[in-house]
Amino acid sequence: MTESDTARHSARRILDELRDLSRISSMGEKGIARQYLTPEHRRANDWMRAKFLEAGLAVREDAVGNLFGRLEGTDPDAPAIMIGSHLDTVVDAGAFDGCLGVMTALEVVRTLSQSGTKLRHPVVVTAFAGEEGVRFGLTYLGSIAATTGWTAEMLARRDANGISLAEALTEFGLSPERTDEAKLVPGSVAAYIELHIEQGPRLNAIDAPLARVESICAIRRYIVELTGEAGHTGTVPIPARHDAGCAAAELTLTLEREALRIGQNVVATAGEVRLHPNVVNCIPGRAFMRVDLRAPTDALLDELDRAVFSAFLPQAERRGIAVTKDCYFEVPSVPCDPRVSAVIDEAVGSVTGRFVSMPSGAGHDAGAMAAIAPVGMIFVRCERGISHSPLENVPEEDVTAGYEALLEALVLADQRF
Ligand code: HGY
Ligand code: MN
Ligand code: MN
Repeated sequence: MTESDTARHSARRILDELRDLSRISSMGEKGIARQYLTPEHRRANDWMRAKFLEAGLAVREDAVGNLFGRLEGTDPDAPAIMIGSHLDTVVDAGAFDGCLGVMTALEVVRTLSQSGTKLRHPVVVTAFAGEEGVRFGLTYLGSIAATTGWTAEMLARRDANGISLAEALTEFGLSPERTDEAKLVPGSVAAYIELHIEQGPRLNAIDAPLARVESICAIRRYIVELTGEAGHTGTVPIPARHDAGCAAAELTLTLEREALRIGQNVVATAGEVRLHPNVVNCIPGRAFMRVDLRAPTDALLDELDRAVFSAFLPQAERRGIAVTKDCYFEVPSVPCDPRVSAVIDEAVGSVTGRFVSMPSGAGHDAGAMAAIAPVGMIFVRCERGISHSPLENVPEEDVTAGYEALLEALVLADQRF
């Protein structure tokens, strides 16, 4: 088999395994959903563990449910090069977000193992848990536990069923008192390289299969609670209303308007809006919202935040609506490490013949891993830039390119770090 045949064969195996993995879902046949610390998380980790063992890797599941598969190098004292991403998903998700990075990392290690190629550094295939933050509203849970650690406030955070993160850990067979044991030993990671789908339209627009990520966006999330006055939809005149639903709509449109006005790749979204009592003939007395603000830099994020709320708060006052806002999640923008990026540029360049780089508007575990190690990311084009959707797809030739680039980047990093 020629090298490119091998690469295509690897891509097919990655796609087959992604299809198998996508069947581990709380939605059954209806779609893909794998939330943190749920039976689906357990099934996915068990499935991944079997794959790691089959590949001859030493397997470790840590104190918060992250899974690692380790291939020793020739130098037992060398820090590890970690490659991977996350296995959890959003609701009604695609099969590639996070999982493509984990399965491609596993395939790269299988290739090394099967060809008898021994690197100097140990290589650790990393399957982070809880990256999406859907269940508890906290993103990067697994990678934050592995780097800077959790706070008591995080452990107290509750899901939509009122179950706290601490209770969910216990139910999963882990101990809330021991989450610090998940922290990776400083200096034990030489580099973290994450391959991930772009989840946006840029690579399609320039017809490029791969890119090197320059930086990972700053994210700030608020819970906004709006309190007006419930009432009868048939009898209360419009001017006399304090309609929390209208205020929620006003905030949603203010987010859009202010992000458009500032431009420069900032985005603002009210992804969750719950009205109360949420019935057709009652004026909404309350609205619960989760707002997601993002920007390529911390300064732009602050500018967006100020713009949105200085425009919205007077609107709410005019409507007689009380507003509370609680910032419950925030990560700064993270530049990727220049040395890791140089290795990725060389790998992407050798596979595609082009040097393409771009910032990431999506958050990634690399954003948390940067606290303890140099990080870099490879983006793989996805069909029509669609993600966080069952329509998410990556054609075989782009999976092949991603696999070749990750393999090349790993070998180069092993030589250079
Ligand atoms: O929200 C994000 O950007 C990522 O999908 N967790
Ligand atoms: Mn992801
Ligand atoms: Mn995602």
